[in-house]
Amino acid sequence: MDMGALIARLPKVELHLHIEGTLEPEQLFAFAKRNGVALSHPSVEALRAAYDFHNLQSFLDLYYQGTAVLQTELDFYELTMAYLERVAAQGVVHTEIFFDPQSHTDRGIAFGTVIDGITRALTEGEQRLGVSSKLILCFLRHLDEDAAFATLRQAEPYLDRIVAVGLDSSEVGHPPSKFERVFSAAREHGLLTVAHAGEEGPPEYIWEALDLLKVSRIDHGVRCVEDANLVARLVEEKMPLTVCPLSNTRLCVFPDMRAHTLKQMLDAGLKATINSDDPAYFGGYMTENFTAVQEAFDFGPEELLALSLNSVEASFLDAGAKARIT
Ligand code: ES4
Ligand code: ZN
Repeated sequence: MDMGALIARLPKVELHLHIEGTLEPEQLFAFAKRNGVALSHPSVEALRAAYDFHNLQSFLDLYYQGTAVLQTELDFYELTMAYLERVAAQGVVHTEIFFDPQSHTDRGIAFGTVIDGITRALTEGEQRLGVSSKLILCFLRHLDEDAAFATLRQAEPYLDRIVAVGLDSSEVGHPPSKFERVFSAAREHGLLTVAHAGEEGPPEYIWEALDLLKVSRIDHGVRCVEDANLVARLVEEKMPLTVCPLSNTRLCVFPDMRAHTLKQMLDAGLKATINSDDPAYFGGYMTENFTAVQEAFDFGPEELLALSLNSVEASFLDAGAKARIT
């Protein structure tokens, strides 16, 4: 059987996608021109050539630099619409999207400008492209608790558009415990919780995300395999892990795809899912991520369908919507 054809036909659900990480260099230059923003790279080619990362921080430095071109409601709308069009063509039927409001509000962009542009595209994407979606507000963990609380307050008028809060940015040195109280406040608002944990950080951060932040999913979580008790807990709770294969190799979490722990995780009974993280920076969207792991591990239809099903089950869709996908 042709695995490429199967991957193309597979109904895909994306659960770990930073909308700011879908900003392709061409669009970045177009927004910079429209908004009169000066860039530190002379051309699209020079910028793309700089996407040669050695760890998470080396990526984040460029990622936050890129956000400077996003200024108007139209920018956020076009950014989101372009992502939805790309993934609709890849067979994505549902996507749960992170956004980083602090990376914009800290530059003087209003919270409402950001969320209005994103959600206008999400509504249109569902109607015109048939891609359903949910939105997850991420707190930047390198900033302090007060800043996260201020962001949660800014989100209050828009809570009907947000399904969950998440935690992203520089992991090491910023454990989940730093955000226990703001996550508790978010849960009191009726929001679900997720958190990046065990990408570069130790297994202890995954324990904290479970015990202190009461997460419904662990984002990345690939370092869980270093702790057998943690793996047992994650299996027991059927806790989804949103794995991002191309992200992990591009950020040197693993030296190459064959060294990735995905296969080990699936063999252990973990609910791993495949996701693209920051596709404009890491060399591919959902199809490219599925293709990379299929080739590295010689996955057949059984593994590919199991991965796809894990994502449907791990999504925040209701039971009826999940049943319609499978
Ligand atoms: C991120 Cl790959 C990754 N890890 C942590 N925070 C992030 N924000 C955007 N991409
Ligand atoms: Zn991420």
